[in-house]
Amino acid sequence: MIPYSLLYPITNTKRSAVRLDGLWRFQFDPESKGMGEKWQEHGLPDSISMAVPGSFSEVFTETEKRDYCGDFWYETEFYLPSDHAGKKQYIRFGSVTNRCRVYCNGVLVAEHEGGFLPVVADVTDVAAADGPNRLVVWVNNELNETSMPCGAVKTTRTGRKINAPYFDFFNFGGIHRSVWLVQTNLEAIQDYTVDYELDGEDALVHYQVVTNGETTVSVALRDAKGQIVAQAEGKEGTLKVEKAHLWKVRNAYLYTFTATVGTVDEYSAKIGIRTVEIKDNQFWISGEKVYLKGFGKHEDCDMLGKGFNYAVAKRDYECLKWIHANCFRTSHYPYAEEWYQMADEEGFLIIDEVPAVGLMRSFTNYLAAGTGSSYTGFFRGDHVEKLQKHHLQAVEEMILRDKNHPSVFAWSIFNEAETTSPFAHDYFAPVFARARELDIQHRPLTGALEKSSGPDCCQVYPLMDFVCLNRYYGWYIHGGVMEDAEAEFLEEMDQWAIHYPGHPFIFTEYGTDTLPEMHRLPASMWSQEYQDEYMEMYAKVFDRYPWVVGELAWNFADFQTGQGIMRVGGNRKGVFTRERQPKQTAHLLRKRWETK
Ligand code: GCB
Repeated sequence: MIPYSLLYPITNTKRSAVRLDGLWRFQFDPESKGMGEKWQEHGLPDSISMAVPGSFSEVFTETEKRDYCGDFWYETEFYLPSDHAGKKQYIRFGSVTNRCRVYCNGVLVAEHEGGFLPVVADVTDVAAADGPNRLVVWVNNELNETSMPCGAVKTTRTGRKINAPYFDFFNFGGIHRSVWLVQTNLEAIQDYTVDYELDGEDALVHYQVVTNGETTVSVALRDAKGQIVAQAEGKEGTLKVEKAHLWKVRNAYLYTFTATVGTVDEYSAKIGIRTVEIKDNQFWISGEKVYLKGFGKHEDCDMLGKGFNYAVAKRDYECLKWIHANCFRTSHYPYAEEWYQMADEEGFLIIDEVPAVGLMRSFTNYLAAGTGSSYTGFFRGDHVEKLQKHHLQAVEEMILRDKNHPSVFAWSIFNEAETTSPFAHDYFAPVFARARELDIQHRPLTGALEKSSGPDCCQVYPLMDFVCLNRYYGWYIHGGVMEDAEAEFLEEMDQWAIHYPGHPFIFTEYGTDTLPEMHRLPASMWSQEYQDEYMEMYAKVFDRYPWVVGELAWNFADFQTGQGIMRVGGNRKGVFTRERQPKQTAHLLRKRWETK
């Protein structure tokens, strides 16, 4: 288990959280000399300024800087609050991509592998009362076959290192989410977990609160009007809520759960009482059958890269509501926590995905995945043990961070791994087992399968509670020849019906690259009309199979990728543009999803 708390920072009378976002100092370190020259102690010798949160690649105008691969550093200062004496202080990063070491006044206070989950540093013993305190962060964005996600580093003829991702999104690096200075008393709440049981019209909220002391814990649940509806004492227990308002899809109701530790700590968070079941090949949320409609998304936007921004997230939710979506997958990594808080409020469902993408040796992974043409022996070799260790760590951190969000109804353990490998089952079985063990809500587990992971050869789908398929018939396969695309698609579906009956299936990817300015009659690839024809064909196939219970189109919006002959300014499969304006097919999906 992770030795620290991943609780989202909040402020109340017992604890405080202050954002340290803004312009920080920044310096590339292509020769990795910073550590030897003790930049961590003395600060950055020749820095420029850089926005936090943000991705450095998206702001520079020079190729070398955009594509920079290697070590880079950030630096800022902070002061402790005036009432800091006898308290604990932490610095909490929402994420640092792809790995980091954090130094406070020259002392190493945290080290983290993986770029999409929080990094927490206890600075109590090293931060000075009279400040300023120097905070220096060493970051590295090199991909390898043990990192989550996977990739490689290449060297150009001039000796410049560049990342070669085994995945199809730009490997943005930097401090992508808010950085907080968190202060608590010595005795404090470390974690809480809730689980639900319905009892007629009433609900039982089972809870656990973890603290680092012995002071009695009391908990209270308030309804949306702020009225206390249930109370209990003890670190574990059950709250009975009479005539409970359930959290339902696109009809959310949130209660506030507050844990109090005597006079020393208090932590409040919104929770939603809901159940998740798979029954009769269907999803049931709070007892209601739900068909999933929506997208695979990315954290991606002009200028921001993967930097979190409330206005962008708000716009995305407005677009999701307009198109009558009810669900998205956090392809291909856990997103900033604010995404989940907003989904909780708006009643959206989330399939939360661990950053296990690129587990297949390919520089055009999307092509190999789309055509089913690959086998690279990925799950064999010396890297596998370390890769699995990082995978397990990411699963643990993701579940620890996101388990209490009502919006999270399923966990995705990977995207398009080489599951046809004879070694894939042994690799994945412990990862699925760990996820099952950690989630007391027993949410369903899945993984997204690429084309070659067919029903006759995929080694991993028997581990899944429902199956996610990424399919590109009509794009990578039989592009431009829709009747052949449809015929081959139907053949595959009939095989799934035979091989894995009794399990729900959803489509987590299907789409065509589409240029908003291109119209063609008759329809041809890349045009608005072709995207429409493709969507219509897929809808027809989905509607034939009652065990297909969801459609998450690829992608919500156009997004940045590496360069390539198949990427025109990035991946253009967005139903919305990168600026979040609808393409023609958005209107078609909107019409279908209004009544679906
Ligand atoms: C896939 C990948 C996704 C790509 C997509 C595409 O199979 O999962 O990351 O972006 O295909 O557009 O090719």
